[in-house]
Amino acid sequence: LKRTPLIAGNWKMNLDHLQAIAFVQKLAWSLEDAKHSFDDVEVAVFPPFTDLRSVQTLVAADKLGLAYGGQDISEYDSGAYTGEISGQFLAQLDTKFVIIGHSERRTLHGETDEVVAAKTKAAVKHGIVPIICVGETADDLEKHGQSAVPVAQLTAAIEGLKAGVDIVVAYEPVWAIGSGQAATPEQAETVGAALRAVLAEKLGADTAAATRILYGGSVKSGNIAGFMREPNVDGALVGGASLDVTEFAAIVRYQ
Ligand code: G2H
Repeated sequence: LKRTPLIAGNWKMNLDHLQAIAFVQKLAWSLEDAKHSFDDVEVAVFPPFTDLRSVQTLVAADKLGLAYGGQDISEYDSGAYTGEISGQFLAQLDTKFVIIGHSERRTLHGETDEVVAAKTKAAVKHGIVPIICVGETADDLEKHGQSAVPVAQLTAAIEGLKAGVDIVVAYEPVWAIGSGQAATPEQAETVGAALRAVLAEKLGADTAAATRILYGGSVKSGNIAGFMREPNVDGALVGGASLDVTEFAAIVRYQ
């Protein structure tokens, strides 16, 4: 079964809506010049919520093959939840993906495994593909080894999902995020294989085989190819290096 690689650019709290328009235009030109085929490698950007409408308009007007997503989603559909964004609103903007449980949300905003599971269900309910982020801290690594925490986080996040569900998993070791110190391709493969085993156990072999597992944490054009050679790494969730069009386009063209 062929899994289309996915290169996802998580902008975090960077690029306002005018910068987003300029970025998406430049990225489209640069990939067009390089004759990038979106059938071979899917590309998605994750702008701040306030940019999504502009990105939607541009992608629709120019019929760009680019996908986009939100950086978070509310577990609720509507109501008195100040500051939250509903999956319904994201779906209305043709948002294909949503990042869930990024380590910055888990650490800075206290998101628990239960919240991550609820948000995952909300995304699936609204037809948005969740990118479920898991990863161990340096402390976890020392105490429990590499795979234990990511495996436990994924197990909790997919609780109650059914076989055939369309999800993406992102393995992002917390010690590698924004640190410049990426995991090795072998480390990413070891955890990727452990995560696929969880998917197989909980959702069945077919769903496990169809699900993309990304690596994230200090990915750049200089190290992407090594990760992509691993059988259980199907793409990357890129932070800092996704903010520079030339660098991000080079990551997309890793082959
Ligand atoms: C991890 C990653 C993107 P960076 O947070 O999700 O960021 O590539 O800057 O380490």
